[in-house]
Amino acid sequence: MLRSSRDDKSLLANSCGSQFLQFSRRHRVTQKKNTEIPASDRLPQIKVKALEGKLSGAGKRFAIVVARFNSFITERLFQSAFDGLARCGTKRKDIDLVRVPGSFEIPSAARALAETKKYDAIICLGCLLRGDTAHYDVIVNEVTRGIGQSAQETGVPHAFGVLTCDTLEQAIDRAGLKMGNKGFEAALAAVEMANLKKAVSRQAPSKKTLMSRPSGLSQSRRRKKH
Ligand code: DLZ
Repeated sequence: MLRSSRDDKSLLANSCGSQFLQFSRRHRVTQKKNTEIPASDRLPQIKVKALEGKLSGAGKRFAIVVARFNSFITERLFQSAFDGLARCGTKRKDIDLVRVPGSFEIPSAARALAETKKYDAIICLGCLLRGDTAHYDVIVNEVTRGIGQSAQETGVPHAFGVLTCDTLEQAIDRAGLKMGNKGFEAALAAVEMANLKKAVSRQAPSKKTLMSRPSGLSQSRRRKKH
């Protein structure tokens, strides 16, 4: 299993807030010593309760769809995605790996998996490299649209870990070198969105509740009226 210090930084950045990390490096400050932050760089303190998904993958089920095309890259994306899920607490038995020939096949496989309703999120991994023909552009659009459509129509979060690069070097940089590992990022996005979906559905009144309270009156008050 591939592990890199960049992966660690990426996890940390996602859980602590990457903006603060970048900022603290620039100004050599810790969160407590914010008196050292120049006034011009200070953000206004807006106290708004945000609904966010936690980075906890314990008890959650994920499917990882991996394209075999450009496997030199996609295997690295997969290793890092798996690592990301494990670090979030997801058990090995709760992760299903599904392989497809190329990125073009990712959306249909992802959709079939999402429709089973067995998974809290689907992680889509592929690597599209620009060639001399228009093939790349056609596939990029189709894959992006297909994954988005599957997520919206099934209601199951899908993480987009499909690299779209001009060169192999760019892809290598995003599969564990200079630019981190997009597989790891996709795994964390999947965990966060799975938790966010739960948090949102806990907040929203169910259809049943809405239907049982017409015009805002409770059942007992309605009974008294008639
Ligand atoms: C055919 C093809 C080409 C030229 N390039 C890529 C690529 O860069 N990345 C990728 O994931 N897949 C590629 N494929 C394969 C297609 O995605 C698809 O698997 C085939 O066209 C078969 O449907």
